[in-house]
Amino acid sequence: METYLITGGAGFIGSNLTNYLVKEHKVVVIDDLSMGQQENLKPSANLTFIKGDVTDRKLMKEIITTNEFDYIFHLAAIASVADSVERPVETHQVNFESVLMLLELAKEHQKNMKRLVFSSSAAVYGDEPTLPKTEESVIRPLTPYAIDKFAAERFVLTYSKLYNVPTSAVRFFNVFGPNQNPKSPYSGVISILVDQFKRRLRDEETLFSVYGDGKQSRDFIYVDDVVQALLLVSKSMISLGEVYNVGTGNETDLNELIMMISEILEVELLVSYEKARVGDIPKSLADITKLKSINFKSNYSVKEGLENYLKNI
Ligand code: UD2
Repeated sequence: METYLITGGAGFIGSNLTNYLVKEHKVVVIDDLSMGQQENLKPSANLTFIKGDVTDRKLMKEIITTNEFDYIFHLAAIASVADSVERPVETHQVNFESVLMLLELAKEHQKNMKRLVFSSSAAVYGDEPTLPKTEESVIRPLTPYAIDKFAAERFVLTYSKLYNVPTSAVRFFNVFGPNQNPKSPYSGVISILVDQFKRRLRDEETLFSVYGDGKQSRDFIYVDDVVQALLLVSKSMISLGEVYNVGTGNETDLNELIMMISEILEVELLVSYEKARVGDIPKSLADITKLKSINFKSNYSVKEGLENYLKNI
């Protein structure tokens, strides 16, 4: 039995990872429940839940000095680009400062830690149009969110080289699946769509806004595949000090996505085509050669992921 710390463990990706790990391991979750929900976590004797903020130095120090962690997954973030544009100073505290603080604490107090994995984002690539993105592609962060993710990611990987703190990082593409919060207009599009389809199933009135012509495409990856990727990155020896794209290497456009959900649930969704969002990129696609080199194999196409997700809505 190993011991894990998962920051943001009640959030979307964090809760999926936690629910998987608690079956066999001890997991400490810290989450301020700003986006996450405690209901996302399955009750377990192996789980310790701490409601708190990752920028709270006193609390973080207490957690780090009173436990010996084998693995730390830093998934806590204000995962909203729009929010970072509105409140760059506040989001910087969470998306950057907390990471540096955690690295320092790990350096001082977690001498036996096997790995710290940091969650970065495909947002670091910005709008440079060359696709697919490899980890060596041009980096062009365009928002406070993307700048913080990139800077934090570099700090994380550099701690491995400078101070022997074992670290790795991942750049998530468009992750979907259970426990993703659909509440903000900037939530992941699949969570918003599923929410709207659920209303349709209850015969409520809905109108889904497609921003643009619906031909924009993304590399959507099902959260179970992301859990697999996170664990592979944390366990591999060659991933030490390295960053990995986490996607599937396949693209799906928004119109196709709406059709797939419609077919699975056997209900139509009313759609209105609106002006494209400012700053929206037409396409995003990962090259996952590097992730495959540590034995990643996607188990879900977008359709299979959707089917699995929609079974339980
Ligand atoms: C994702 C991330 C964002 C940033 C970016 C970097 C999420 C939620 N967003 O934005 O934080 O990392 O990648 O590349 O993970 N759309 C609609 N109607 C809606 C909602 C969305 O048409 O109600 C469109 C949206 O304009 C976009 C596409 O759907 O063209 C995908 O939107 P998204 O927010 O899920 O993902 P993305 O890649 O724009």
